[in-house]
Amino acid sequence: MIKKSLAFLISIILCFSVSGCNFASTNVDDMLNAPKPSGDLDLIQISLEKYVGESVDLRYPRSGEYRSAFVLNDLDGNGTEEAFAFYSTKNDDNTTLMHINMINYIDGEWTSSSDIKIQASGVDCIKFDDLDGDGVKEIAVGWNKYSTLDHELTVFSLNSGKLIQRMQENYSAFSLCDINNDNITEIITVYLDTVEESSIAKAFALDTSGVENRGSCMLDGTVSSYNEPIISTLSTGQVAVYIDATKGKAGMITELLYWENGGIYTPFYDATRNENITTQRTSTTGCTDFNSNGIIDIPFMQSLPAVASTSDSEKAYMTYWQEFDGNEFSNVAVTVMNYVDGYYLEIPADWVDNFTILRKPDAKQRVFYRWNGKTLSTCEEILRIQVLTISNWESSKTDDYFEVARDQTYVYTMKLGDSSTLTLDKQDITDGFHLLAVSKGENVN
Ligand SMILES: [Ca+2]
Ligand SMILES: [Ca+2]
Ligand SMILES: [Ca+2]
Repeated sequence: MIKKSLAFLISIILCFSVSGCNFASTNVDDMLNAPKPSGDLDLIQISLEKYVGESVDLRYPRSGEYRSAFVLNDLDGNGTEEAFAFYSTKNDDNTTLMHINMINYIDGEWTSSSDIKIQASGVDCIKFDDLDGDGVKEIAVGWNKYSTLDHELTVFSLNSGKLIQRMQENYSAFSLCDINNDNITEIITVYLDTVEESSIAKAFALDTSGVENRGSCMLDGTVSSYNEPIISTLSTGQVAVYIDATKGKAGMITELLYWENGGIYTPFYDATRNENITTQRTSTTGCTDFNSNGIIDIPFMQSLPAVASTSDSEKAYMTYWQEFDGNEFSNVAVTVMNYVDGYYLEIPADWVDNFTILRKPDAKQRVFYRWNGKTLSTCEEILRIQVLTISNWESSKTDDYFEVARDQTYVYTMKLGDSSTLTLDKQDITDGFHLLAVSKGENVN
């Protein structure tokens, strides 16, 4: 059995909408009170307020890796961290004007050394990387503009100890990665205009003289928001950025960006429809490295066969997890996901196209039958998965069912059927059963 990654399951549940580097919703107070590297934060704030000449209204990034009011990073690589503060003063209109301030630790003292005003109402996220190849990191700041959905990216470099602005670009999601494999990190932005129903991805490269636009491509313009971009590779090993986007009521697509013919490229955009139909699914399951081989896998849904009388709400689905090599997809796993009861099952190869499921959600039960594709009918029962409370299980155990997993509340049990045509190996089926890391999620299947 392939070792499974459960990370994606968290992302399924936490895949709330975009911003450049959103991820989990984190308790703000926890973040602000999180352990700090030193007792210097008071001193940093004193230094900042001394520079500003009055008290400041500090803001902290709402998403991404850095979430505290003072972001510490050794930008110039001299072995000492600099502090970055984002704030407005009481004289500023704090819905439109903010500052970024850099506070350096010099000769045993924190001293504010640089301050830049920005038209913004908040901070979305912060990333650090050397973007022009001079060995000194840049700071990329995603700002909230008029609302938390409008973002602007600004990139700052250090120049003689001062911050200078290098570029500015609207975005709905952004990522920093070396997409063309030239050992210099590019800036990838995606900007969705929901009014115009257009979305465009752009790549930028900084060099010592300025900003170079490294091409653009259109993406599905009918989505409503993006998740945090994931930097990974195609199955060929080529660097690629995967971005899940919410589409419609309960649907999702995965946008894919990589380098081709000297520019940024997406393989799935259908210009005649302004859509990415290829990866569209009726589920909010996000892409993830399902088989833990370092390559992101995209989920595809396929409805299981059903007798004609089956209603839409009773239909069940299989999920194919597929990696992409730039030309075609290949399967890495086939699963049945149950987000309501919080588990998934890997489907043995010979079951594919030869089984179906009867969903009994109220009873927390799924019944698997062999499917006869010629007669379009269900045949013998091959597996039953029953979830029940621990106390119910303890009081009603039977020899038919065996336990495959339990959590604090529920016991997950199975009953194997009997089939002369499909393999029903107890060990294999048990090994293919996994609890979702976070249950009570999105759609059902
Ligand atoms: Ca640099
Ligand atoms: Ca590059
Ligand atoms: Ca993978």
